[in-house]
Amino acid sequence: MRRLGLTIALGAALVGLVAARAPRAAQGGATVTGKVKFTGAKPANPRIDMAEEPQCKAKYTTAQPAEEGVVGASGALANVFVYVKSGLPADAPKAPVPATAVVIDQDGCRYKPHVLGIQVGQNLEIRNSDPVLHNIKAKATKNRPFNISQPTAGMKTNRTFAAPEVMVALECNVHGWMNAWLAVLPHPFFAVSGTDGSFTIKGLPAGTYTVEAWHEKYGVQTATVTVAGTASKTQDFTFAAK
Ligand SMILES: [Cu+2]
Repeated sequence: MRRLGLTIALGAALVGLVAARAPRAAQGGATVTGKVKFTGAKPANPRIDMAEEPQCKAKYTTAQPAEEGVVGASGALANVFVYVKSGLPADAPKAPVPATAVVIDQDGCRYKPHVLGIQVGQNLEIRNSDPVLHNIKAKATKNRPFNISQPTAGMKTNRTFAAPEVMVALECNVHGWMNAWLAVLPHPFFAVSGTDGSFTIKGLPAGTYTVEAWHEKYGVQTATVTVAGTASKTQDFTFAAK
């Protein structure tokens, strides 16, 4: 009997150990969604003079505004990078790196998109859709900076990033008005607010997270968000004019 008791106790201990060591999922089923709003005087966003590049200028019917503060209807703030800054367990398995590339296009002497995120190790495909010379420069500090010249339309160049970095400033050495922002993260839990201000981060494992909303002109806001199971949690952010 004593032996049986010991076996049961050992068995229970083993079950406990296995449970404690049960592999965590890289992804879960929870969602964080919300809207980013802007209050105060709308930014002026001066019009860009593309006279020096007629082939870019010809792609538009009117002069394009700068994108430092894109405010839409009802004060919706676009181009806000929203991401899980902390809270993922250190022992969480690494999320797989997507096989598909993130694309940044130089089109009409603008970067499309203006704000984007990528995972560590994922391919960034840099395209030139203009029949003019662009030279994209990545002003990285935690990753290797680069400078890539693409003199003709249709060129594609791939780059990857080895370390998380929020943000890497991208700019064109040929056109002073061209700039974009790239965030490099070790996980897929990020989104960029659209022209309606909305964002959605899907696939979060249960947990409590620090979620940061970053804007190039208006700074950062943070929120603590707890999610479980397949719940969807709403977390809005509001940025004020500067
Ligand atoms: Cu350029």
